[in-house]
Amino acid sequence: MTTTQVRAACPHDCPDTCALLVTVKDGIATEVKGDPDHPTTAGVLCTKVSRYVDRTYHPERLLYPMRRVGNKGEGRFERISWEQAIDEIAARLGKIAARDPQAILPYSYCGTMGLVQGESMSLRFFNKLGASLLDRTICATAGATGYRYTIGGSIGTDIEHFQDAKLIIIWGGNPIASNLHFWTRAQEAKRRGAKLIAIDPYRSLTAEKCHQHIALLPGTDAALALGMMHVLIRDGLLDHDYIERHTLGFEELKARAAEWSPERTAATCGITAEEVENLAHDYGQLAKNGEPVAIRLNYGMQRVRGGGMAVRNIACLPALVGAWRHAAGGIQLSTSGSFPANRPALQRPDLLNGRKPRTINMTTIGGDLLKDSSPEFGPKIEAVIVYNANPLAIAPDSGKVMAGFAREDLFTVVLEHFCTDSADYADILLPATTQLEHVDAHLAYGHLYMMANNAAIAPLGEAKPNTEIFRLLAARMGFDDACFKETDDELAAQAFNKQDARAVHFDWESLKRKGWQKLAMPDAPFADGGFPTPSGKCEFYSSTMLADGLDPVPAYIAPYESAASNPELAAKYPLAMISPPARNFLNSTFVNVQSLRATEGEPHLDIHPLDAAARGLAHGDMARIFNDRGSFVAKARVTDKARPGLVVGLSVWWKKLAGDGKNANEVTSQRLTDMGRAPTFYDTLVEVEKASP
Ligand SMILES: Nc1nc2c(c(=O)[nH]1)N[C@H]1C(S)=C(S)[C@@H](COP(=O)(O)OP(=O)(O)OC[C@H]3O[C@@H](n4cnc5c(=O)[nH]c(N)nc54)[C@H](O)[C@@H]3O)O[C@H]1N2
Ligand SMILES: Nc1nc2c(c(=O)[nH]1)N[C@H]1C(S)=C(S)[C@@H](COP(=O)(O)OP(=O)(O)OC[C@H]3O[C@@H](n4cnc5c(=O)[nH]c(N)nc54)[C@H](O)[C@@H]3O)O[C@H]1N2
Ligand code: SF4
Ligand SMILES: [Mo]
Repeated sequence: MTTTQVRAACPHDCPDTCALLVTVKDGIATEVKGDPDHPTTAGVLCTKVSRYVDRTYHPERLLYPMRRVGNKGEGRFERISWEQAIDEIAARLGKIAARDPQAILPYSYCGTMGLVQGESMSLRFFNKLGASLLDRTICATAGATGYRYTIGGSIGTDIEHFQDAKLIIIWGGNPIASNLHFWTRAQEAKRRGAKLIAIDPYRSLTAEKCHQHIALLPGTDAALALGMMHVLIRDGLLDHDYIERHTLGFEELKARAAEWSPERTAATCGITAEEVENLAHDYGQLAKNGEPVAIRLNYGMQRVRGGGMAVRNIACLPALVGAWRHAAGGIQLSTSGSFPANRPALQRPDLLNGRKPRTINMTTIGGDLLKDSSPEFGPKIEAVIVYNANPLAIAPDSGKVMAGFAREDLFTVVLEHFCTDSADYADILLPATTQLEHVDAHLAYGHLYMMANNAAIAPLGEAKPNTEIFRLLAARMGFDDACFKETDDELAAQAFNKQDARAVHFDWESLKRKGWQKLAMPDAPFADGGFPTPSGKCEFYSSTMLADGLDPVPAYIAPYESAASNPELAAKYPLAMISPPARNFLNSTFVNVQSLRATEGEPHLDIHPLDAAARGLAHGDMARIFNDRGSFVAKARVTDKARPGLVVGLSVWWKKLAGDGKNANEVTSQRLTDMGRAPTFYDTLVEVEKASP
């Protein structure tokens, strides 16, 4: 018997990008552990990836290419050969491309975060073809855009310093579920005397364990940040020297903040004026005393109409109090902008050869699949190639997404590990390898290590890496550029730009051996300013925003759907619904792993006792949640974790594994955020009633 240990990286869409050690016995992976030597992983994995072996060898893994034999959505297939599959796809795509390649759409997101198995060979293929471009907005682009206007890029406080902060505000995040290794640092800070404050409409697992929880109304964070600025300025809790040297537009910001008294802020956010005052004082006073104060901002708070502006406002706070002076101060939303990823080398936009295909927003896929050709829209979508994504479960306004994918005249190819809700609609379903079976290079969005993933085992069945599938398609379509012959190792070797000082000495072969390498970055990135904005300063006033048609100064943009902003709609649908991630799933990944689904039980809806009583709902009753867009059923949990007026349905369930074949996205809308063209999953009004048995 031979036993080896292989260095790998977690591929999932999670800020932690853990370093993994895979034990392989006679070619079979037997255990996946966290690397104890990797500073942020520190030997610990979440429950989901601790079960990675179960997921990889799951009895329902897709092992062969298949062709649909049943109706769309039925999920009935027959086995075919790779030859047949590639021939059939190339023939169909070739025919469509001859008319207009823009009628072909790739639909992909972060099923794997790998730079190689994500967008490398796939985009080379679609660029050469001239297919529609996809705007990958489904998660983070509202916040990323608001942050970029203010700070200049996705750069922030290093997770490895948070344990030294004296105050940590966890704002719109639930790290116990979605950023575990950050939570470890926050707990260490707590042991060293730091105060933890959660800002979240819901008493999440994390909010429950913080010293204080501010349960504001969803979509009102921008107002809370303005109220904090008001108090900081009024009470002189500012770092004038830092403001003077490293910020732009303080006078404009001061005038705007003056409009946001604690009382007005409290009324907008559905909290008390004392909560606003105390939050500002905790933050500003500690900073004034020279202590590091940090904000862990997360994506939960940007999934509403004003989500981009909310992130922007909050991103102004550290500069006001000079928190950036400390390595353990400042703010972290994402660290992805610290990595010199070499995407042009991987994706080869030059293969477009001067063509400028139209762009389809992945958030509005439901509506767009139902559109006919028109001068504004361009050609009707005739083919979709889905990989690293599960649009039938995760895209908003799911009724439309389903109707779109059910179109008889749509040709759908899905590359997957499992027969997901989306795979059920495939004309051709192709088996993809998992992280244990392929090579990849990774950046992270919650730490600063370049990561390598070695293949631990041979592909199961006839599964192939995404890259190889697109290589085969390219060859069959006669794309003979040399770049379509590059191996996965050759791709990975181009993942980071060696000329960039941060990735200095990046060498793929040694990264593969070592598993990880930290970027060369200063401990406190903006201690002495140097923001990557047009002015080089933290921009309280942004002329880029003005040019983009936005308010150049921090502002409050109310949700589309709330009692205050849309009383007519609220009369019909009085409850605000949010659907943040469940701890044991990763978006819709892992829902089909029996042990993890058993821990989550079944789809639930958390509802406050007052709201439940008003609807005759008892704990454990089945509830029907509905609005004009659709409805779904979940088991009511009557609990004050949800504030009055709020219901919470932890997500994202596979529809076909929910009792009624539906999930929370039946009721979410395709409306977009103020910036970044992103979804507004948590900007949703609903009504709830007892479900008829
Ligand atoms: N276990 C697990 N981990 C995950 C994921 C998963 O599905 N499961 N998903 C991964 C992905 S893709 C992402 S993007 C991240 C997401 O993780 P986070 O960035 O942490 O964001 P969410 O989980 O969307 O929401 C976090 C918290 O924000 C709260 N929230 C909702 N609306 C508002 C609001 O208007 N204001 C404020 N202040 N808070 C609000 C929710 O109640 C929730 O508790 O997690 C990643 N990690
Ligand atoms: N209601 C509601 N909806 C949401 C959210 C929410 O909080 N509430 N969160 C949103 C967010 S933040 C995000 S990021 C999106 C996530 O949406 P998606 O990116 O679509 O994420 P998943 O649902 O995890 O689906 C990823 C799929 O990729 C597959 N996959 C993984 N690795 C590979 C591979 O190497 N090759 C191939 N071919 N396939 C692979 C997995 O099996 C899985 O089925 O969902 C969004 N939808
Ligand atoms: S999902 Fe996140 S916490 Fe879990 S192993 Fe992967 S990177 Fe680590
Ligand atoms: Mo996400």
